[in-house]
Amino acid sequence: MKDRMLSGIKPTGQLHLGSYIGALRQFVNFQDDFEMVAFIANLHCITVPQDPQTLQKNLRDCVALYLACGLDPKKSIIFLQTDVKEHAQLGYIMCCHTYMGELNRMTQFKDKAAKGEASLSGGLYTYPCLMAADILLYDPKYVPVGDDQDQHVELCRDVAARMNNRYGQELFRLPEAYNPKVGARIMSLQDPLHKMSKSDGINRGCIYLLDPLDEARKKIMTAITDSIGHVHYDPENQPGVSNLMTIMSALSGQSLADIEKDYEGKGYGEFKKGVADVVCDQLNTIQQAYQKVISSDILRDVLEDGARRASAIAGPKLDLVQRAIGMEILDR
Ligand code: ATP
Ligand code: LTN
Repeated sequence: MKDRMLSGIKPTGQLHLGSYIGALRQFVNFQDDFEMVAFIANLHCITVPQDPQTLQKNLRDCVALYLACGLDPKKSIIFLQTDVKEHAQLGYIMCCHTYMGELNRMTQFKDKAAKGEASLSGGLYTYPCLMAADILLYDPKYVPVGDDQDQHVELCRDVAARMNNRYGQELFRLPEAYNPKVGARIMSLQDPLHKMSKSDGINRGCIYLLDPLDEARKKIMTAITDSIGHVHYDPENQPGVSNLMTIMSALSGQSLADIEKDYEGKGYGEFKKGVADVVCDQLNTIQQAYQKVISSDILRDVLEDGARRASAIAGPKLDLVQRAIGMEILDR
């Protein structure tokens, strides 16, 4: 039997090159060797305020992009988190087994709090508990994510081990984060010391999968580099150039050393043009597939079938956990 992998994306905006390289592309690559469970984390989306119409569009686009990027609903289980109610219920149980001290240490929350954002929700604070539930309901071996999520997967392991120990049985398999070898953290094109993010505010730093190609090209051609003038992989001293090299390598399969060789003695203009060609090629393929998916009628079938298959796994797991805790009184 195949081992299982599980991951989710929370489309609080449009998917971008970072989420593609760090996560989505891995889901696609692994769906032959693993049983891939890929969901759309719509409960996680509402940890920050959302405009209902925009959220609905982002969710629809996210499912369509899963398919456009090559996730195959016959191989992978694709569903919307709220269609499988066990997520929210186990999420609450996980909250009750997580210490506030642990949540206080989560850098994602700490960073947001440190920025002085005025109205952070309780949902944002307890988000890692829900994420732990998302994972543990399915006993995956690996969780393919960008490296910003590693700390959340670590917490998930800690709480799972604690519960296994407290209730004296192996309720949960302990999962491992799986980062891509190249591209576990794609950086902003305008601020290469920070990750490319839909929530970073600098639009030009982030390439969205549905960006018009000329816009994507412009973003790459105006990406921040340095005055060294040498295409060389050195994230510390040449973060901008190294980031562009990472993007190129991740998408083309070319090694960093080969890219250095190809552009030896050439200027950044030519290098950026090469990167833009690779990126636009990839975006073009994805966007053509996206148009086909969005104009077809398959999203409903995919999501209904995915939710049915996911529930068949999540239901018995929640039942096992509630029984172990002593929360259920009737036999089923
Ligand atoms: P954002 O910061 O853009 O809001 P996020 O990480 O909070 O993104 P998602 O869109 O759910 O939220 O991210 C989906 C997946 O993509 C996660 O596994 C995340 O680690 C990965 N990911 C997001 N941004 C990057 C990036 N810049 N480089 C590599 N992986 C990334
Ligand atoms: N926290 C993740 C999204 C996410 C997830 C998950 C990823 C929610 N639940 C379970 C892997 C496994 C994020 O912000 N990108």
